[in-house]
Amino acid sequence: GFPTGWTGYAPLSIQAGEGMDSYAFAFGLMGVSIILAGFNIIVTIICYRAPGMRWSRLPMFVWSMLTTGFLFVLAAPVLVGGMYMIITDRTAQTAFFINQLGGSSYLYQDLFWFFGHPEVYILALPGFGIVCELLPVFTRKPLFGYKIAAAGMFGVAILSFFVWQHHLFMSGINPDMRPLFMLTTELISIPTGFIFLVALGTFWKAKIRLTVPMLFAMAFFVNFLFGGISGVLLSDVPADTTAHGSFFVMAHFHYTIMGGLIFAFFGGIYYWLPKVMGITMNQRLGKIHFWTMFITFNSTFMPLFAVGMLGQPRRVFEYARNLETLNDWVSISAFCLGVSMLIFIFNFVMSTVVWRERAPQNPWQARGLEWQISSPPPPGNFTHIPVVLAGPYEYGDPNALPVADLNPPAGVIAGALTGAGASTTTSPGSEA
Ligand SMILES: [Cu+2]
Repeated sequence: GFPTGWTGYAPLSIQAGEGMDSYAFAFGLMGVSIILAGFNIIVTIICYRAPGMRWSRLPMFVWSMLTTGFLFVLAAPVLVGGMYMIITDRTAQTAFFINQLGGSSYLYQDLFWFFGHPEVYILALPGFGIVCELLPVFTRKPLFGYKIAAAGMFGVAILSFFVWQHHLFMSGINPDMRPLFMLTTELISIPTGFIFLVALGTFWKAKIRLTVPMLFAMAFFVNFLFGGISGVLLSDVPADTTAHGSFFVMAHFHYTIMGGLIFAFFGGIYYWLPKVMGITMNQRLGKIHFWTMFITFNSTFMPLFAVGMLGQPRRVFEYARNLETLNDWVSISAFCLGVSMLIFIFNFVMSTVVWRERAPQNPWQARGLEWQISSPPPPGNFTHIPVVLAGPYEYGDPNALPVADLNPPAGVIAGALTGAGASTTTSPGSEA
């Protein structure tokens, strides 16, 4: 094993046993795969869009993956470099992170968090994309502020490279650096706020369909708001000096990553699984899963804000006497949260293996390109390369064009995807 915790800080990482080599090699290799995935995503989106898929018609989830792709290729090389330096410090007598030999253990923290903070947004941006994708479908309205949402994602991505030292406020860095990183961290709430603005505008006067995916998308905004606001508080140096290393930070992080993104990802699973597998998950069980997860999540992590403010530090196995009741409450809630996951697994297994209720082509009446073909999609997704005619969010407009021509006349596009032999055609989704 490795004795450093997940961050692998020097000098412990240099002094550790052989397990550390595994850590550095495997983590570095993962960095390489992240870089390659990033190039793949960026090149695919820029070069392989279907005819008519203009930038102004790109689905928000694709925008989110494009910005995430840039984070992949710009942040992960620094991680790979840091891991490479650990390996050479341990094997080739270099001294990048060894203070006594002229290196600096702070250098590692800088490299790690230069990757580590954008990494948080590598998780966050696809979640933003998923909820932006779900809102228009279940409000039956165009996405409010399409450009604002895309700009917000780019703003988050760019700013995420200028905040990393907020992880080092209390580590003894030069105090003159702290106001700058406090400011950049607080600034990131502005492009994040764009996403909330887009959501509020889309919800405004909408007839909301409370389907399982939509419930998860709405919970994302509730939970992520708590995570985001506590993050603004933590980015403030005086406040961070108090709350650093406490359960308050734990509560903040779990509200963003779990309360925000895991909820968004579950929304995405319930939304896209009928397309991916051609099978509908049981909606009643889905709603039970949602409500148990939403209630027990909040009952697990909300008290941790209080526990942290009352002084409980992270990474201890013993709690102060006066905090025992709260900690017991949190533990019981956490087990119930685990049970809510069992409900999901039960639903997933029963729906896909036992009940196998066939999903229609377009169960949500969505305009996304993927919903215009059968569930699950045929090999190659489209028999012919479709020609995109309109944007994906033009709901409520009786004059809106169908989203794509799935069987364009020969000559409109250069070639068919599955070759000349393909004779079966998919009929265009008849969109009411
Ligand atoms: Cu950070």
